[in-house]
Amino acid sequence: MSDVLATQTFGKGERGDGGRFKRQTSAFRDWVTSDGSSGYPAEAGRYHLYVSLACPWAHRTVILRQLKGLQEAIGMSIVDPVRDERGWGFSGEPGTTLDEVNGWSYLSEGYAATDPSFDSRITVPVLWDTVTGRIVNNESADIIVMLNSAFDEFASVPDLDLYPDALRDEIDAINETIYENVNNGVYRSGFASSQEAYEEAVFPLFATLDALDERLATRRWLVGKQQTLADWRLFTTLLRFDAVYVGHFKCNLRRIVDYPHLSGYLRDLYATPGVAETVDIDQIKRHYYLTHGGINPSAIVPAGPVLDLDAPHGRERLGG
Ligand SMILES: N[C@@H](CCC(=O)N[C@@H](CS)C(=O)NCC(=O)O)C(=O)O
Repeated sequence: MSDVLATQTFGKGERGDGGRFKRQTSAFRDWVTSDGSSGYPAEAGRYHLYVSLACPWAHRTVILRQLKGLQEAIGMSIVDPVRDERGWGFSGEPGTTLDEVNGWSYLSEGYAATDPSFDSRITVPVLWDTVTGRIVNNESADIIVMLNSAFDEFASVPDLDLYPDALRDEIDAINETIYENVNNGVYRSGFASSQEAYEEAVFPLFATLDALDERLATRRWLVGKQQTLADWRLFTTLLRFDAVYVGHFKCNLRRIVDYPHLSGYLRDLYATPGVAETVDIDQIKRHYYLTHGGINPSAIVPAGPVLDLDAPHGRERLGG
């Protein structure tokens, strides 16, 4: 296990001042469009997703592919949940896949093919273009917007719109707070290397969860009367919270099960057809507890908690 324990947690420039974690910005930000005006036209069978089922950012893209019915049009390779010092790799262990598109052993091969001078952290998700042989985009927030509408011609659920024009401003605004305090807030807590940096992250995290619980007392979804990208962006963090972030990242003022509304909301999203198939709690736990040697040097994966994501949520009464 020593190679696992040595795995880095930070990339170049991610150690901010005062023990703060500063997430690197994503390097590849091109766009696939339905009309091809961006140089990357939507086509069936052309683009491929590289994901980890453990990663909350990649999980967003897996969910969008599933909900839009894009499994036929966009292939997907699943990396091993535990990284070694060479980064994300493919061994085909149960619940993962080999990379049948490019035959890579490591995802770093795709980064090197796209930009030989790339020397930051190799991250998932990656949207790969088989025609130009390069990464189109490695930012989950962009990829889910593309999957929501650019591939509708090839989607089996083309009418599902999780980012409707009329709600965009409100979705963008709530995403900003949730990204900063919740999605990235758990990482800023967990990767903090000073008491001050940890407290700067953990208190706003719980203040935001408290506010979201209140918001969700009277409304079924975060924005409007329908599910939106904002819900799915929050979902992947809530799903990992009690199993991983409470212990591993020290986000332990409260658990999600302690929140009356957030807990039901999590189960409501989980019950959406197709979503449970994208969830692998075992890979999630193994990824975090075995990859971040700096914060879990014993590499022991805890047995609990016992989660009951299938319990009734009773939120239909809120409408929407
Ligand atoms: N901004 C990126 C972040 C992706 C990201 O940080 N992914 C993590 C996994 S959860 C990763 O690949 N980490 C690789 C590493 O730390 O070496 C996105 O949202 O797409």
